[in-house]
Amino acid sequence: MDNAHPASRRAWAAAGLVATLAGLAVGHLAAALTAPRAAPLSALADTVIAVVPLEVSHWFIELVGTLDKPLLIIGIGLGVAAAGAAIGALWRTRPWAARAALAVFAAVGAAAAVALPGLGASAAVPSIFAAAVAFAGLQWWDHRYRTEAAGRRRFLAVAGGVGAAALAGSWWASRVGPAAIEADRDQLVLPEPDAPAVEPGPRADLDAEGLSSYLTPNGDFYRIDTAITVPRVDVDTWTLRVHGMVDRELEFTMDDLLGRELVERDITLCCVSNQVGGDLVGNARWLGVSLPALLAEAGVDPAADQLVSRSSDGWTAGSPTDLVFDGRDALIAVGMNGQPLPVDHGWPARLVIPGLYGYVSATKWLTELELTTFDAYDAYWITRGWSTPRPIKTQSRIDTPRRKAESGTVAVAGVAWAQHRGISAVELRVDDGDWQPCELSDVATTDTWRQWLLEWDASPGDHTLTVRATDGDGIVQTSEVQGVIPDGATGLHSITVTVD
Ligand SMILES: Nc1nc2c(c(=O)[nH]1)N[C@H]1C(S)=C(S)[C@@H](COP(=O)(O)O)O[C@H]1N2
Ligand SMILES: [Mo]
Repeated sequence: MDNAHPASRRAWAAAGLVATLAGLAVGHLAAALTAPRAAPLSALADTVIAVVPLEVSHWFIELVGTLDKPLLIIGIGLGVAAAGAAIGALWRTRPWAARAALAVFAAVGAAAAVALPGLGASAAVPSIFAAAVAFAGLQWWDHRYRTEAAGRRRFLAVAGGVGAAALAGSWWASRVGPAAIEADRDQLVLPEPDAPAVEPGPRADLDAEGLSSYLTPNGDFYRIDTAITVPRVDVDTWTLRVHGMVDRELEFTMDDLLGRELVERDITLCCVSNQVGGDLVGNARWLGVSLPALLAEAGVDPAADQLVSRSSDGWTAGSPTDLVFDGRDALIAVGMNGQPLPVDHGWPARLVIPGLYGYVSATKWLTELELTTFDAYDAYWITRGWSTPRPIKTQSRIDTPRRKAESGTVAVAGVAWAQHRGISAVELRVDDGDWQPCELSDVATTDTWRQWLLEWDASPGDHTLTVRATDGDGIVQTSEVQGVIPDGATGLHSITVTVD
């Protein structure tokens, strides 16, 4: 070693940082070419999501909303970068300790990736590549470039070049990878439904600006799932397996499903973690095959009270078997609003069961249906503190106006939902006034949300608007305030509007 010009701690830390970033980029490329979910940062983030207690993840989501995933990735990225800088600084005085620390990091990343459901031992490769690149970089820096300025510039240029090339390669791979899926999606021609959806009627959409449309366009449909990197399912090799407490195991390909009787149904999906007035709810026209008909072919053991659905990334939901068979339109959906299922919404197939929250029914990237019992198995969110399946709570939301209005006639409008019971009335209260009945839109079934509207004669000043719905059983939405944990929020949506 050249002790005449020892590089400073800062220079070593910078070298560690640069080598680590280059390593992460190469790891990302290796994953992009094989299994995107195995990328070091993605795998670490998936692991964090899987292990943090509900209270912590909930607090975080309350704080940052759907920015949770990007922020988690950025946080883990900063943590790994800081660790890389620390390893660089350590290498200066204790090179073997630094090498050991790098090996530990490689092992943690590799273990996180290998442990992810649906990935095998090869998922370790991206993390090992990442650590190997960081290691090689620091080794090279140590032996040749840590002292003279020109050498440092060369080190930076090479490491930066490797990192940039790897990122560009990842970008290319991510375009080609999902693009291949997009090509499959584009190629899939959805058959016409054998049983088309019943049209809700001429007034499914009331006339008010800012009111959610009866059908939510796919691009606007809320997205909730645990996947940091969305599963990319190859439809040509995809199958749906039915097993567990059945007379005979069955397996279906996409062609099998498309060859069955296809039904089309409008069904509103909502998330148990939707706050009062929140937007984790949407209504779509789903095309799919009947879930009970398909299960019946397997011969379901009457003792199997739970249907566990599993996705390609290992996520599970447990639905009550009796509800699946009670005549409601439970579907294995392959189409959403006239298009093949979008990748974010479960391509190539997902479950939709009217009247249940998404976490106990709406499995995306569906690969397995297992008949079992509630005693025998707890699905993903049940082990993390959410309730076993309970009915969706009656909710109503004011979409418009938002904050301000002009005095005179103002259209106050929104949506209300109580899937599978339906909405029979919606009332609006202005300040401390009486509850006033609202006009309701046309709906075809009890499984969708329903628009409501009231022409309000607004006088200048601040006003509080509050909405409440009555479900199809005649039960008025409760004003009692409850948070989303463990089985869905209650309370009335209320807004303050300034009228000029
Ligand atoms: N594979 C998988 N499916 C899943 C989830 C998930 O995390 N992974 N989340 C569920 C939850 S909590 C909800 S609310 C719905 C949301 O469906 P969407 O993203 O299509 O709106 O998907 C359900 N299906
Ligand atoms: Mo959800």
